[in-house]
Amino acid sequence: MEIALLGLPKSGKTTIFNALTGSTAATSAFASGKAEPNIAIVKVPDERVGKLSEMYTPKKTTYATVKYVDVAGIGGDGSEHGVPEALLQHVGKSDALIAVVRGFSDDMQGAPNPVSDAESIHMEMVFSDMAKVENRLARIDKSIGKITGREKDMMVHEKDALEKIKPALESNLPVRSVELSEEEGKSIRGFQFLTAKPTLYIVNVGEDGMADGPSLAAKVREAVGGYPGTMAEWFAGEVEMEIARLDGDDRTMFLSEYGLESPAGERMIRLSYDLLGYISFLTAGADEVRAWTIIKGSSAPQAAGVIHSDFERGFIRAEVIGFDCLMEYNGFANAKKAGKVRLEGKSYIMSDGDVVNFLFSV
Ligand SMILES: Nc1nc2c(ncn2[C@@H]2O[C@H](COP(=O)(O)OP(=O)(O)O)[C@@H](O)[C@H]2O)c(=O)[nH]1
Ligand SMILES: [Mg+2]
Repeated sequence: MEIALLGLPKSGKTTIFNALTGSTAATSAFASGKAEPNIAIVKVPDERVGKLSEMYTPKKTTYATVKYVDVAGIGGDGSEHGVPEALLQHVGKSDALIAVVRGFSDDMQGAPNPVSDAESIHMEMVFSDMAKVENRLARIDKSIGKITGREKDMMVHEKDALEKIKPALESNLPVRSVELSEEEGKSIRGFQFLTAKPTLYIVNVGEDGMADGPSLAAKVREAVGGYPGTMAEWFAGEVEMEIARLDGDDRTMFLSEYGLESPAGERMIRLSYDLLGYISFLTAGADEVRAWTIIKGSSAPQAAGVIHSDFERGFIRAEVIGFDCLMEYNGFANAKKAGKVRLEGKSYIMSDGDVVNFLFSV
C-alpha cells in the first residue's frame, strides 16, 4: 500500500510524515519540486504475525507494509500555482492520499482555517484533473475518426468515461464519485486522476488545540467528506512526532498523558485500511510467516493472485482456518485432525485474519 501526503505549504505535511514513520531524517526541504520527496516504508503492526511466528519459528517473518511519500505543497507557495508536476508524478502510483490541513496558529500564517484549506485542496485537485480531461478530449476528437477496430472501441470507452467525468468535475465532484462501467474504468486508469483516489483529510492541530481536534475534523468532514472514499480525522503532528521518537514505556506514558489511544503510525494505518476497505490474510509455514493485504470482498483466487499470478491462474482450492481457531488448536496439523481446516473453492470470499494454504497447479 502506498500513500502520498499533500496539502498547502506549511500545513505540517513533513511533521505528520515524521509522526507516522518515526523518522528523524525528513526535513521540510522539499518545497517546490526540486528536491527528492521524503519516502518511508513502515511495517503494518499485526500481533497475529508475531504469534504465528512464535508458533512456526519460520526462517523469515514478513509484515505487510505501507509506503508513505511526502511530496510538495499544492499552490499558494508563490513559486508555482496549482498542483506541481513533481507532485503529480509521485502521487500517481499511490493507492490513497492524505490531505493535511493546518489546524494550528502560526505567527506567519495566522489563525487556522481548516475548512477553507480543505476546500482549496479539493478544488486544486479538481482543476488538475479537469485540465487532463480537457486535453485528452481535444486529442480524442482529432484522432477518433482516423482509427478503426479494437483501437477505436477502446477510445470510445475512454471518451464515454471522460464525458461522464467532465460534468462531475465542473460541479466540483471528485472522479471517485462518478459511476463508470468496467471498460470505462479501465480506459482512464492511466490518467491517475487525483480525485479518483480515496482521500483522508487530516487536521493538524497544535498541542494547545488538541481539545478542538474532533470538532475541527467534523467541520472538514461536513465540508468535503460527503463523497465516496473520503474521511476526515485529526492528528497533533508536532506532539505525535515527538512521541514517535520515544521508545517503549516513555511512549506509552506520553500517549496516555495526551489522551491519545495509540501512536500516530498505528492510528493512520487503521484509518487507511478503513478508507481503502482493506483486510489482511496470513500465510504460515516453516519458510515464512507473512501478512498480505487485499480488498474486502476479494475471492480466494484473487487473494492467491496477490502472492503470485500463477497461484490465481492455477488455483484449485484453499485450505482456510481463522487465526483464532488456529491458535486454539495450536497449529495447522492439529486443527486439520480436528476437522477445523476448511476446504474452500473459487467462490470463497476471504475474511480478515484467514490463515490460508493455497493449492494450485501450474
Ligand atoms: N505550533 C505548531 N507548529 C507546527 C505544527 N505542525 C507543524 N508545525 C510547524 O509548521 C511549520 C511547517 O511544518 P512542515 O511540517 O514543514 O510543513 P509542510 O510544509 O507542510 O511540510 C514548521 O515550522 C513546523 O514546526 C503543530 O502542530 N503546531
Ligand atoms: Mg514539507
